[in-house]
Amino acid sequence: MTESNTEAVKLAEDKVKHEPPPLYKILLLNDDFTPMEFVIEVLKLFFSMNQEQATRIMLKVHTEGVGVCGIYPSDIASTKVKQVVEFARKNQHPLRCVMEEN
Ligand code: TYC
Repeated sequence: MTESNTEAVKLAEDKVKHEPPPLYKILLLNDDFTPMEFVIEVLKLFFSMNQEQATRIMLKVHTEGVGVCGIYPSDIASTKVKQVVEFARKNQHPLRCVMEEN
């Protein structure tokens, strides 16, 4: 291995060791059909919110069109998005849930 190569490897290792992982916001989007109670259940089940927190976020999404329900590293965020969308579809609701880099 060359001198500059070992230096590059060291820098890459330092980055892995010291930098926090990139974080992603999970967003819920409003629609006209998903029942409010169902959205509140989603927030309680998948984002560990209590009734009061879940109601506040649901109403924010309902009135403003979009709201953040959590911030997580990539693999956790994508798993949660999948679980929420699957749960909504199984219950025949069009609820949309997406992730975006923070
Ligand atoms: N707008 C929906 C209704 O009036 C409620 C709703 C809130 C739907 C949040 C989706 O992400 C959502 N039933």
